[in-house]
Amino acid sequence: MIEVLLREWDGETAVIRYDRPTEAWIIIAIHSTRLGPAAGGTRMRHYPEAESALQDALRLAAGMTLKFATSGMPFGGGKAVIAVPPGITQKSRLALLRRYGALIHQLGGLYYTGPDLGTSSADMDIIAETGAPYVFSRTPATGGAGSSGPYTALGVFTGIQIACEHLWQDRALDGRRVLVQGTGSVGAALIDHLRLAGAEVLFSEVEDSAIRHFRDELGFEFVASEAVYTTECDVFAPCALGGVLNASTIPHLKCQAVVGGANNLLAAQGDAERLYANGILYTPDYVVNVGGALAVTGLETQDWTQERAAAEVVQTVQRSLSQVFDLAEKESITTAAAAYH
Ligand code: PPY
Repeated sequence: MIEVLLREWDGETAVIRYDRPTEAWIIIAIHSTRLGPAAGGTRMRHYPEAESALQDALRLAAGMTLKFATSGMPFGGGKAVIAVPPGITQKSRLALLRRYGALIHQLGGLYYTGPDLGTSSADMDIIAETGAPYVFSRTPATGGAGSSGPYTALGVFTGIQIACEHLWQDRALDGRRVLVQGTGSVGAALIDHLRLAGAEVLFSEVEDSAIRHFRDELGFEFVASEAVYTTECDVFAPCALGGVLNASTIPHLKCQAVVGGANNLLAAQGDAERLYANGILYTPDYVVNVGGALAVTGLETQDWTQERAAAEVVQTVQRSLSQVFDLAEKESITTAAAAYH
């Protein structure tokens, strides 16, 4: 129920439009503008019903507030979801993105967008035709910062190093078994960092062509979907779906730490305690996956060079994750509670 979702949400504003030509729902969730205009990516996919799209947008926007607070950048949290019918044609998709850009423009800077699952930098170029200047992560050809995935992956990689240092007093990843779930723009770049660092990389993926690429061409060990939550590893790095840490998966996990790139990894608040009780070190998602948002806003609003952006991502994740571990230990609270504080 829309009323219940909005009443129980602690955010500011939700903008909802039904796009009649495509029968898509456009939802822009503005969770907080306390630290600056709301910013966050646009997720585009099919949902079984509009209500689950709204729920996704509200939760993701709240995560962005925490992410930007962690980043130190003067932005608040927002997120957009475009719930499209299955099999939308490329032509109507582009027209939809242009109407969506016009809506962002009408909001006049209340919300800045960028890419998320289902949208790319090329899509940001299209949205910016009508939505500029409120669009991050356009392609470099049009003056944007390009994909945020590699910077997110760099931050997650740094998070894995810090987690290993915390657990084993050694941040070297030589021989550590790391299971990466999802080989999209974040997962693929993370796998590359891990390989270069000498880690033993396992991966899970649902798309056949990606499975063939990472298993048959690159030689990584493939873990089937049904075995992801029971496979023994040092670090589990979920870089695909949200909500994968829940009451049914956590009891089966055979990892020492979870360090992931996906947003909203915990299905419910109690899952942080569940991980803690199972002796699994959890690095809060928005602390370690801040890299994309931090780098892209730095590159596009602060004139950072790519080198500066990369250095800021590494330092920010190192500093905030160390603070989180210290506070959690000092106060005997979960890392999730420590990060929130
Ligand atoms: C995220 O980190 O989940 C994002 O939405 C990334 C982002 C945020 C703001 C601008 C561009 C990308």
